[in-house]
Amino acid sequence: MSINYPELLHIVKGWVEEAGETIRTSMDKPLNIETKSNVNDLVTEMDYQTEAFFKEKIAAHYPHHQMLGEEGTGESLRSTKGVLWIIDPIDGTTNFVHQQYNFAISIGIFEDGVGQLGIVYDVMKREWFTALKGEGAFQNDKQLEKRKPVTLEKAIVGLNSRWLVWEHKNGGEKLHDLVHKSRSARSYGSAALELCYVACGRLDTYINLRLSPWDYAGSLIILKEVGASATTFSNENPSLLEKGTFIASAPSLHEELLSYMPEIK
Ligand code: 2AM
Ligand code: CA
Ligand code: CA
Ligand code: CA
Repeated sequence: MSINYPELLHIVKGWVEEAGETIRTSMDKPLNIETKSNVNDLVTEMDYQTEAFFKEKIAAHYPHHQMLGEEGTGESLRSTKGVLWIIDPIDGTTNFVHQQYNFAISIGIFEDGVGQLGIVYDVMKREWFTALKGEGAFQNDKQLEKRKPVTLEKAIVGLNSRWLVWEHKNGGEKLHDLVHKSRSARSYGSAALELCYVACGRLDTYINLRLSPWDYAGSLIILKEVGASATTFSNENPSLLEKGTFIASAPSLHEELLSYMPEIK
């Protein structure tokens, strides 16, 4: 049975709004914060709780759908066959913990590996980025225009400063060179939002040396609908199951930007 994606978008937006409201009302309460891969890699009970909320909703309403989430759901998934929801319950956990803003809920829905529906919701700003395959992308109620050409000299680069000071195997200085040649660089701390900023023109590129599918799954569909480029540093389609390098940009810049990407250790 084929899926009515416009209807699904409406339903999922309702769930995201409910999860967002729960997060907003939790902000004043004390938070249990743990670390994951290193001392700066944070996770809170709200990350787990929000992921569990979506997992339960999907199991109850769409029992045949698969889900991959940052906090453990679908860990053993090896195939993108069927309908796959890729969810980051809170993208920008460091911002959530330290700043209480600039974090998002991100959801991408794929059918046999093809992006169908994308939602990125800035919880505190209550700003929506949404897209349905072939139907364009929206920022709240406004349809986004196709990405216009821009030159590097006038481009704003989205890049986490961590990557500028990283010890690269080869070509780390190329990232410095890129930042020098651009108009300016920005770092907001939520990859999902920064990718939507490339879609809506606040940024002209967003570069990350190590992103996971849940970081970009929702934004990928939004980027595609505005004609923005989104690839690995080797100009391949980003994986839906494995982490890797990631660069999104206005299409006029993409090839030039790829020549500035360092080799990864
Ligand atoms: P997260 O908040 O969901 O973990 C921070 O610059 C951006 O990088 C966020 O979107 C963050 O997602 C993502 N990120 C990916 N891997 C990370 C890691 N190991 N530690 C911290 N942030 C990471
Ligand atoms: Ca995380
Ligand atoms: Ca993330
Ligand atoms: Ca997360």
